[in-house]
Amino acid sequence: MPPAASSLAYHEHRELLAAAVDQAIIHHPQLGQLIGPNPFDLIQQNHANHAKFMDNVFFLGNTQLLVKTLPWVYRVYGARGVSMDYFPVELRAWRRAITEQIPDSAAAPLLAVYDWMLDHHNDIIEAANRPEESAAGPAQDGSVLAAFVESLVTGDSTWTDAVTRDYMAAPQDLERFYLEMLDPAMREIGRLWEQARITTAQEHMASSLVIRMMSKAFAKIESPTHPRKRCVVSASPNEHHQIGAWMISDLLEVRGWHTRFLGADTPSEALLATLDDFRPTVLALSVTMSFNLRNTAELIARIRQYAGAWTPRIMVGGRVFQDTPGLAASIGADGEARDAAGACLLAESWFEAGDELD
Ligand code: B12
Repeated sequence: MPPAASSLAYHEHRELLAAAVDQAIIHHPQLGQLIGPNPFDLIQQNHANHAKFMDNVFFLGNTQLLVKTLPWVYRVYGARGVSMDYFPVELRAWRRAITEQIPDSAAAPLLAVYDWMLDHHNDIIEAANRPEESAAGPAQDGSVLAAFVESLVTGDSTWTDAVTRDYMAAPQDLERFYLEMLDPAMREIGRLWEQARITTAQEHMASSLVIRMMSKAFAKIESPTHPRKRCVVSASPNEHHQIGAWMISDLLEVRGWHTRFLGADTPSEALLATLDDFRPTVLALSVTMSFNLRNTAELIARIRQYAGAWTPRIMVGGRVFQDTPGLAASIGADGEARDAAGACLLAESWFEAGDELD
């Protein structure tokens, strides 16, 4: 992976590089064949995301993130009619932009990574075409899941309200409802979106329905809170995925934690002010998108610097950490857990170990 000077040069030039790649692609003589039926906006968005993503890969020096994400990129754009030939054309445009904009000594290690991607183009296509597993886990009946997912994508709130009623016989059902029903259903929604079998509007609608189900399920529960078990739960800055964090907040409350749930895309300043005011024992930060890792690392560093002696124990989790060991520690977190139940156990263990701060 490139040294710090190269990574910094990429970070500083990332928007200009993306603009140069936009220009190269929009003026390409075979533009129509390369991008298929899509508006150029979609491709421009890919260049912006690519710049943010590579910035994070270089910042963290994490090749695993790159290897894991490239087949997904090919799959998503391929499903939308983008030609596989677009990718080498695009990667060569990044190469050219780097050569033109970044001094040679800093550019060379970056170019080596782009050459690696170009050399592995066929392997990435092969990985992208490998069949994926369905989201139904061992605890989940595939046909029930499929029917539930269908109700989410068609916006059938009568069905989703009935599912909530059936599942939620008692407060202790909440964890099972969240982790065995809603979580796999949302993963399946993601798979359908990835394959362009549902629209972005349907993905939004499914999210809204799930949030409505969670609110209905949680409304039935009253749990006394322990005054010193305090946790702030939030998605990190720029992170729009908030359902996982929301589940953690609810499940901690069921266990007697006093939580402040800040939702999606919380600005760093607002989060710091909340920590200052609420003085939690634990901060749980949720990150889904790999392009949000760098700002999460910077946020954690700021919290440690700003909060000083009363810094909460910081746990991170979310999709991006799954299957990438060591990532949580590399952004400065004290711990991580794979799911919301694990997050609760970790918070409890920190509390019981006497890590509470007041
Ligand atoms: C719903 C959804 C959205 C909604 C979010 C709505 C909302 N209010 O939250 C919207 C439409 C906004 C959205 C936007 C985007 N999304 Co989206 N989205 C999803 C989807 C379908 C479900 C996410 C979800 O809620 N899952 C259910 C929750 C419960 O799971 P979870 O977040 O992983 O949380 C669990 C654990 O990870 C853990 N956990 C979570 N947080 C924490 C924190 C701590 C401290 C701990 C310990 C544990 C922990 O516990 C949770 C419960 O067990 C996923 C598919 C998927 N596989 O996840 C795609 C997905 C994440 N999205 C994706 C993409 C690409 C995007 C967009 C770029 C484009 C788009 N689809 O519109 C934008 C990016 C926005 C941004 N800047 O952040 C991709 C990401 C792929 C990748 N390689 O990174 C996915 C995987 C879809 C796919 N299969 O391609 N998305």
